[in-house]
Amino acid sequence: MNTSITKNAWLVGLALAATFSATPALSQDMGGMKMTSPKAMTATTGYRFELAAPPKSTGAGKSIVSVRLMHAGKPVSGAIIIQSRADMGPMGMAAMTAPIKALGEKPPGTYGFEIDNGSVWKKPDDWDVSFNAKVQGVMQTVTGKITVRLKP
Ligand SMILES: [Cu+2]
Repeated sequence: MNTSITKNAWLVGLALAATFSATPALSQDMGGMKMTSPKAMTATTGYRFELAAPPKSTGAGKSIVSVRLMHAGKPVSGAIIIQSRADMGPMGMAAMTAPIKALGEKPPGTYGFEIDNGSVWKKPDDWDVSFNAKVQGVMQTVTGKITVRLKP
């Protein structure tokens, strides 16, 4: 009797240990962001985001980044940016993000963003800017990422 209780307690202990050891990996995956996997970024083929102009520093720590959505060699107009993100991935700190605001489409096919990188990092450095967009007539979400050097 005693031995079987001990054995059961030991098994429960094992199960608990397994649960706890799984937790750190899980919380790492759940790190607060849902669109960071580089593989997920290339899900829709044939579309790509490219820098339309050199990033402009506003002087108040913010940067204006203009991005062109391209497909078959032509800019894609009328896309709706449903999610955007600026992070310090190129500096090995992908979990650190800066506030980013979509500024709309101008000219057609070019989508502007304002990134408050200076509030996060006071030096000129490379940032990853990633996007999820809905394109007319395309069922899948179009995703993309560019790396840009931003000045605070
Ligand atoms: Cu950082």
